[in-house]
Amino acid sequence: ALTPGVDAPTWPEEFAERYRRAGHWRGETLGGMLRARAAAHPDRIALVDPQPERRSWTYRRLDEAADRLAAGFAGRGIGPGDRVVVQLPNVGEFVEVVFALSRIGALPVFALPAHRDTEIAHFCSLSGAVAYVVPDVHAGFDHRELAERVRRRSPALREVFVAGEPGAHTALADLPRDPAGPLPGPEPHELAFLQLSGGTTGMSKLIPRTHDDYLYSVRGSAGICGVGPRTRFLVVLPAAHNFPMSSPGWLGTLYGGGTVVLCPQPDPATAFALIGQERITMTGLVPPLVALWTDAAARGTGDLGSLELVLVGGAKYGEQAARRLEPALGCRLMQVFGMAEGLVNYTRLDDDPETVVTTQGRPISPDDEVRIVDDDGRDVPEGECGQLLTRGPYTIRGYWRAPEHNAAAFTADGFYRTGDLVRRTPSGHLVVEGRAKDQINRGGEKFAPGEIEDIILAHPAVRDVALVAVPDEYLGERTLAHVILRPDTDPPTPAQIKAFVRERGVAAYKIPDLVRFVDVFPHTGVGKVSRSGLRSAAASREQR
Ligand code: J2J
Repeated sequence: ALTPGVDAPTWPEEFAERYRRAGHWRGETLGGMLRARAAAHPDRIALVDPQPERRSWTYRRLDEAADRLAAGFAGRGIGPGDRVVVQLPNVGEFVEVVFALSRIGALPVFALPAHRDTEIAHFCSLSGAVAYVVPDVHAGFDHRELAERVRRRSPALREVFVAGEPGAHTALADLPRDPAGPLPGPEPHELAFLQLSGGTTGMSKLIPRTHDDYLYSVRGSAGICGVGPRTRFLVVLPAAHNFPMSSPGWLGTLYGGGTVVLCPQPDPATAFALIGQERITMTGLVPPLVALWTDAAARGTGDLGSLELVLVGGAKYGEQAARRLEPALGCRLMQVFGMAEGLVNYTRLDDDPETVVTTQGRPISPDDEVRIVDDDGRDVPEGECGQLLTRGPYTIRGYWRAPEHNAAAFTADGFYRTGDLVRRTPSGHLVVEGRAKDQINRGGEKFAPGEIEDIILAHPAVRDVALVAVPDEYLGERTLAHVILRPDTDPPTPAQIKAFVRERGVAAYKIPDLVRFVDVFPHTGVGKVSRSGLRSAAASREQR
C-alpha cells in the first residue's frame, strides 16, 4: 500500500489549498477526463493507430475499452496503488492500458521501448511493480524474453501482459472483458503514474505525478497550443515520454477533444506519409528529428500542407536551425523547454518571431515560481545566467522513495534544482545556456554518465572510466568514454567495450558512441575527475 507523503513527497497543505483556490487543481482524474469527453462527444475520433492495419477509436470506444481492460486487470488482482511497468511502443494498446490502469487507481511506470534488462529490472525493484506490460516483438527485439528474464530477477512481479502474441505470458486481448461494475477509481490528489527522470546520479529516479497536478499542466498546454476539436496530433516521439504525453501531446489532444494519431517510427518517410493521409495539424519533435525532417522536406518529399504547428524541445534548439523550420516545413514553430519533474515553458502563438527563434519560452502558469541563482544559491542579477530553480502547481516536491537524493535535488523550501543554466529576457522568456548537472542529453534522450561508467568499470581490463558528452552536429551531443586500462591485461578494442555495455542490457542510446583509451584523466584540485576538463578537452579535439 502507498503511504502518502512517504513514498512520494507532496505539496504542503497551504500550497495545495492555494492551487485549488486558484482553479489550477480542479479535482479531475485521467480516467474521469476521458469519461467526460466520451459523454460530450462519443462519436468523435479520439485515436488512430495506422499500422499495420488502420484502427481507430471513437471517444466512446476508447472509454469502453478502458473500462473493460480495467476489469481484466482487476480480475488479475491489480488494485489501487499497485505499480505496473508499461513498456509499449506507439500503439493503441498503450493508450488503452494507461486509461485502464488509471480507472483502477493503479500506477503506470513509464518505461521506453528502448529500455533493456538493466533499466527494467531497476524500475521493477524501485517501484515494487506487480505487473509488466510489453509488446511481443518490437523493432526486431523480443520483449517477451526480456520479460521472462526480468521476472526471474524481480520477486514482486506477478504478471506479464503482452500486446500481441503472448508466448509464455498473458495476452492483453485474453483478459476477461466483463466489466465488474464501476470501480471506485482514484482521488484527484492521488498519484496517477510514475514518470522517468533523466537521472544525474545512478539509475533514473521515478517522478510521482498526481492527477490534479498533471491535468493542470495538460490543460494549460492544450490552451497555449490552441488544441481543439479540429486538432490532429501526430505522436512521433515515444508516447511514454513526458513531452509527447503532455506538451500538449496525446493527453492534451484528448483533453481538447481532438484526434491523436500514433506514428510507429519517427523517420520522415513514415511520418510524412501519415501527415498527408491523416491531415495532421500538430506534432512535437526533438531537434535532431527536425533536422531530418527539414532535409527531407527540402528534397520535396511528402505533403505537409495540413501541418500548422510543430513543437520543438527536449534539447537546445539552435537559433540558426530554428530560423529554418517555418520556411522548410511550411508551418509555425513553438519552442518548448520542459521536464518530466514539472515546469514546462512555451513560446506563445502571439510571440514575435524573434522571440520564438531565440528563446525557449516562458512558464505555463502564473504560479510557476522561477529563481535563477548562482552556485551559492543567491539570485543572480536580472538577465544574467544562473541555475534554474522552480516550484509550482505541477512541479513535484520530491522523487519517489528517494529521501537522500531529494535532500540534494530540492531546496529546503521545496524548489526543484533543475540543473539547467538559463537566463531570463525582459519579457520573462527563458533562454537555456547550458547545464550544471552531470547528465548526458543525446538528442533529447537523457541519462546519468555514472550509469554506464559503472557497467564499463565491471570490464576486467578496465581500471577507470569517465563518460562525457562531446558536441555533435546532428545529435547535439554524443558520448565519449575515456577508458584507463589495467596494465598486464589483454587490451580490448573500442568495439569490444561497446559490445560489453550492450550485452549488459541497456538502451541503445546509452552505449558510448566513441571509446578512447587514455593514460590519465584531467584532475581537479581535490583529485576528483574533472568532467568539465574532460569535456572541453574532448570538445577542442573534436573541433580539430
Ligand atoms: C534545452 N534543454 C531542454 C529545451 C528540455 C516538454 C519538452 C521537453 C521535455 C523534456 C518535457 C529543452 N532546450 N527546449 O518533459 O514536457 C532539457 C533540460 C531539462 C531536461 C528535461 C516536456 N527541453 N531540455 O525534455 O524530463 O535539461 O523532459 O531539464 O526528458 O531536458 O528532460 P525530460
